[in-house]
Amino acid sequence: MFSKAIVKIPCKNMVHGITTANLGQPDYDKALYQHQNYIRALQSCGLEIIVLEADENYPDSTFVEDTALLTPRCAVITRPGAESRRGEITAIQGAVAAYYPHIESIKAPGTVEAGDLMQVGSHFYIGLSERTNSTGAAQLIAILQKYGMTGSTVTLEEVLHLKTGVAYLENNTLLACGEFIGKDTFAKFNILQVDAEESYAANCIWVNGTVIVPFGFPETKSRIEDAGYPTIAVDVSEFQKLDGGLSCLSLRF
Ligand code: CIR
Repeated sequence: MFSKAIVKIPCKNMVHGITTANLGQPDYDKALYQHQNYIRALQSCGLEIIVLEADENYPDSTFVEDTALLTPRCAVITRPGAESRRGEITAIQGAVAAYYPHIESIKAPGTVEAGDLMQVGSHFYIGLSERTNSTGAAQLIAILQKYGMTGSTVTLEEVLHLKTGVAYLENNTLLACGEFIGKDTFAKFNILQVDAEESYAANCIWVNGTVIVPFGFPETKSRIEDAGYPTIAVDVSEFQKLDGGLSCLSLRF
């Protein structure tokens, strides 16, 4: 169960954030409104929200998830693979220090973005991607082991981050699309399949029993509900334009 989440208000410069989406520039006012609704959805799942102010120096800084891994035993400040995002960690480190006595960090030449990290109990799957390299993964596995946890790597072929294509919904249940369906690594899970036309909806978040899903993907929403989860749909279209999704917008702990 989670009790808190850290979020960061999108900055005006978000319109210049990194993207491969080809969906046009985000509408800033709409993004702010959607971000407020996202916060409300987390609050309705019982979370206290820690809101960090916008930082115009970092267009992608609203995607706080990538900058830290918050486990029950320690926090790990990452070293983003995207150079333009490296400086985001300073603000996150300051915010996390108020809650974590044990803070570790990924060091050069290692890179990790926590969108590539998926927690299943005390095990962490680490996506090897354009943003997370094997040096960073090895450092992270050593840190996890120091605190009695484990990690293993999964090589990505198509998506930006591991959690772009897969989401753990607890209860041994995995929401998966594309390259992750039928992957041996995930064979032990009960897989809820996301169709290719709804691939963006593979990035959902389980929050204290409820699954927050992106608005506009009815088939995936029904499959999650049929599996027994209540859902809340939140429109994050302006963040989708920057390759970002629901998980990227908060650090839940
Ligand atoms: C980026 O490319 O870094 C941002 N525009 C999107 C980051 C999305 N984060 C995530 O999937 N965890």
